Amino acid sequence: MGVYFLLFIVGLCWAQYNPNTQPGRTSIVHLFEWRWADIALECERYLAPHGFGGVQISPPNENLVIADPSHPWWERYQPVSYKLCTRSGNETEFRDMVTRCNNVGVYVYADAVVNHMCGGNAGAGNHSTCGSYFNAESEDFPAVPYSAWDFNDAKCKTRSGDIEDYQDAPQVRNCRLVNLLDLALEKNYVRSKIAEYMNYLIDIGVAGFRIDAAKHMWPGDVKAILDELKDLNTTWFSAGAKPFIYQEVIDLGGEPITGSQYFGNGRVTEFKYGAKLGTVIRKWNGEKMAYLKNWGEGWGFVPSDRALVFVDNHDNQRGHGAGGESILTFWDARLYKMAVGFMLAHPYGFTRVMSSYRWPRYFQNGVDINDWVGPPSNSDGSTKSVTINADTTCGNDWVCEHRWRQIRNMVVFRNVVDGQPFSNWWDNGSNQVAFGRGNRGFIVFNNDDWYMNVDLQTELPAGTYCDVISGQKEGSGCTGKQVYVSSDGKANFQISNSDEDPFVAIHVDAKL
Ligand code: QV4
Ligand code: CA
Repeated sequence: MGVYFLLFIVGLCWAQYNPNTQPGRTSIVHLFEWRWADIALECERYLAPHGFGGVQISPPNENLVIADPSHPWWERYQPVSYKLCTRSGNETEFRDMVTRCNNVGVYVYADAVVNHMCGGNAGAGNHSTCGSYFNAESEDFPAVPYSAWDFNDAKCKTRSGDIEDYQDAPQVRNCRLVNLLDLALEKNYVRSKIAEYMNYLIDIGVAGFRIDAAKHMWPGDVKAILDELKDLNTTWFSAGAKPFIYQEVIDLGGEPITGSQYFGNGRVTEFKYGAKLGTVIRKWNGEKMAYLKNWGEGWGFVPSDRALVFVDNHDNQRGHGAGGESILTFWDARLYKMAVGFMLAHPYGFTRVMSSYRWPRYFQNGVDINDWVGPPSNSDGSTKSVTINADTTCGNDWVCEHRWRQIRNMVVFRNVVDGQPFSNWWDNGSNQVAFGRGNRGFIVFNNDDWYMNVDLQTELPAGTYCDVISGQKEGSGCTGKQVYVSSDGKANFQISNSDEDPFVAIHVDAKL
């Protein structure tokens, strides 16, 4: 009895770090700015069949509508209330999406914007996605309701009321992030309103939350809110299951606020991951892939079971937030696929794949002045639906990185090797590297400027494998390269540095 009780307790306290994905589903995809109706379809027609564990959605609560610039994507990070109507859809569409995705085992993770309401200069009126009246000047949000008492103004000690110095932890929490009205999260009333909103989503069937701007909330205040959350809806989740929590804490080092201060609440976003991986794959600052041998905690990242990792996110793919120039995005497709492939093959962290929309970048003095442009939209401002082309790519300027063969197949690779150790590391001292995942998968990269032809030791069973990067296994054949593994586990890998994708990945479910 004792052992089972102990396991039960361990299971419980592990809870909020556990993504709650179905067994063998090890990644989530951020369908940034997608409409609820399109997400429901994508869960059924694509994400479930290809083993995606879940989807991160854009903030589902009512937000400020900004006319100038016209409907910037970031208007959704300026809440007006916790009503479920946005450009992605209304509450009915939201409920339908969660039910349909849950029914096919693809769970929903909501972006919770609970550190603040809209910008202090947003004026008054009902230019909001549900038409709720508000007055930012007087901090009056009757649709919640919040009044001036529920904001931090008195607590903030800076002259402007905004965060002015990230070296001063109290002001980072108590002052306004770019003038966004900062909620007084130490108040039980405010905590209860936020918990009420999150519990409403949990009752609908949501499996967890991205906590937006967690760095700007005291860890204890976040904990107090999370302690008020219900267990997940037992229609889809086992009794006692807790919402998965991953907190957006940008910590590249050098500031008093660190990711580890938030471990008590759940996982944290590890922004060092994408910044460093981009530098290595771009071969900047003398970085080389051979240095990835101790990737993960060895590079100063948070512990693997506290990390939510990604190559890029909706902020830093357009110069917002953190990570800078080194961040790889879909605009750098060839290198991006290598970075995402490496991330999905390596055991470190819980992985999130970005799925973006194309926008008309326009650089002036090295800065994209169109970084604000919102999702593909119709003349009436509504978001365009996601059309699917005959070749399974997306139309209407939706990039759908998650549908790119190389990325989709690596999401499957991660599922196939789940639980297998990092093994058989090899490198040429430069940018040709390889590693295995126990006896179920193996990946090889050639990021040098010359041909690669090596015999490597794997732990794979003998046989002929389809490379899932240049193609995949279809029926009894391979549509791309083949790799033969001999009975001693050795295999020859040849990769030209001018290949469309200079990396090869094989696993036991792609074996002839
Ligand atoms: C501007 C000035 C202010 C001025 C204000 C009023 O910058 O100094 O006081 O006008 O005149 C938008 C505008 C921004 C504007 C602000 C308030 O871009 O110029 O301030 O609105 O009107 C997104 C965007 C922001 C956007 C915000 C709200 O990135 O540009 O601000 O939404 O619309 C830090 C945080 C981290 C954060 C990151 C971006 O530690 O938590 O910055 N990342 C998350 C989200 C991000 C979102 C927010 C937080 C805010 O991922 O998408 O910011 O919810 O690193
Ligand atoms: Ca705050």
